[in-house]
Amino acid sequence: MDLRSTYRSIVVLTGAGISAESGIQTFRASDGLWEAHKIDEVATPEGFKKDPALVQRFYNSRRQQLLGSDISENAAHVALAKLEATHTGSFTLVTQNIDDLHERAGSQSLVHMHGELLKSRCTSCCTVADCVKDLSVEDHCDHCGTQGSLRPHIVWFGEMPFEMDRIQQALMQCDLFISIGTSGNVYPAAGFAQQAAHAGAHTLQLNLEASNTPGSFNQSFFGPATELVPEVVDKLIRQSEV
Ligand code: BJW
Repeated sequence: MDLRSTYRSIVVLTGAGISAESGIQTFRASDGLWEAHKIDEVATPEGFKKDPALVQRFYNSRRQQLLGSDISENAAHVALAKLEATHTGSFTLVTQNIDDLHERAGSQSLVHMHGELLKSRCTSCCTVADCVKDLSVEDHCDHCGTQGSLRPHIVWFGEMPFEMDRIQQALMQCDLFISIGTSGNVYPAAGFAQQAAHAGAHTLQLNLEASNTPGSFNQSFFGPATELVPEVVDKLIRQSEV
């Protein structure tokens, strides 16, 4: 694996593939979430308006799974936290994932652009609160008292991802962009590699298979994240010590 010199400003984008080996389902694999659930029904504001109980059940079951004793961060999450801790320049980790496995591994400079499963949001007063229990249409918001106003703090199709200004700024300034475990089907995240490349960054893809963004990467390495990510991180740390 050949990586160019040392880097000052690193942006890492992660997708469902980085959490797959922790036991969390991806979306678009043959056994992925979108095989068993209709996107329009569970991942759009219109679906939530039509049948909020169905959407709450979908996220309740994923929240219960995430909080189960058999789910934990893996070697890829841990390696990224180590890279952040040792890197002397700027480091931004942008995840499309709604799990908290990057936090469990110790990542600090983290953007959850598609939201967080362990948070709720009140559609009436916009309060975001920690949430480790099932949500129901009967619930009241602890802040404003409105009944039936709590929704998962998730970005559905047609909604604006979170912290786009911070992400855009990091992309404009980075000299290394690493994409890990994402299929490149969902925008705006799927366009980040090209944006970083236009800004002059070296772009690297670590995935099981080629993502759906041909031409966006200077280098691609294919294999499981728990093997590739620690390997790349070790190389980057070694180079920065030279
Ligand atoms: C491994 C591995 C292992 C497996 N090791 N690798 C037409 C054209 C262009 C855009 C649009 C369009 N029509 C509509 C849009 C916009 C739309 C969009 O992109 N639609 C596409 C379907 C076309 N996007 C939106 O609506 C977004 N908002 C938006 O655009 O706002 C307007 C805006 C304008 C201008 C600037 C900015 C914004 C919102 C998108 C919301 C996505 N939400 C979801 C669900 C909610 C979260 C949840 O429930 O968990 O987010 S969809 C789902 O897909 C989830 C994911 O975060 C997201 C990405 O999936 P990901 O992570 O890539 O997973 P997979 O399964 O697809 O891929 C896994 C990869 O891992 C694979 O490649 C495997 O090979 C690999 N892998 N095991 C390494 N062990």
